[in-house]
Amino acid sequence: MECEVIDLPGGSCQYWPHWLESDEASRLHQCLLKTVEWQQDTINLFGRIVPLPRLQAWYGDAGARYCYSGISLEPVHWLPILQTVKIWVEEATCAKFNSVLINLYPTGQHSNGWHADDEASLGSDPLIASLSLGATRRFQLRHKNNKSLPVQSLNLMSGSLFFMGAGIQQAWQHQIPKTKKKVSPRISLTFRNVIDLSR
Ligand SMILES: O=C(O)CCC(=O)C(=O)O
Repeated sequence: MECEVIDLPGGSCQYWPHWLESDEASRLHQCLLKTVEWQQDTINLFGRIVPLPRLQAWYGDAGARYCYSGISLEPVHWLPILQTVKIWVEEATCAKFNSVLINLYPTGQHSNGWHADDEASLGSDPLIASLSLGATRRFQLRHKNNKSLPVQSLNLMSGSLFFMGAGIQQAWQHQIPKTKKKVSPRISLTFRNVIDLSR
């Protein structure tokens, strides 16, 4: 299967633009829109409680608690379809995952600001694989320290798989910016591995 390797200072990413066939991606998108337990989480931004600009859900193995930006997420037990996709993603990336943060961007005004998935609960060098379903959205990477390096931009299409390999979370931040274009909902399944599952 076609795979693009994106070598960056500090690490590399892999991108499979047609990882799922478009029919399969569209069926999975429809199924998850209906069955996932979507939550509107809030964060504390300089003393103000604000909603995240997207909906999300956290599924995973028992004890795979995920904490970031003051949010603590207890995992919902895997839906069978999520477990199946997890196994396919593990085979493609040769990485192991025990949880998935699922994002829903209902419109172009929903987004995910600059950040790295470098929380201590993901270990010292997290590997993240992201499956996109629905609208194509722009994904960007910028170096944390070296501002002379260009921002990397990629359009993540429905059915594509994007893998951020070793070193990326330490050196780079990523985002899904807002777009003024009229776009349909997009879901991303971002597979992660929480270390030290709490029991
Ligand atoms: O939606 C995406 O592709 C990116 C999601 C993301 O950055 C995250 O969940 O940390």
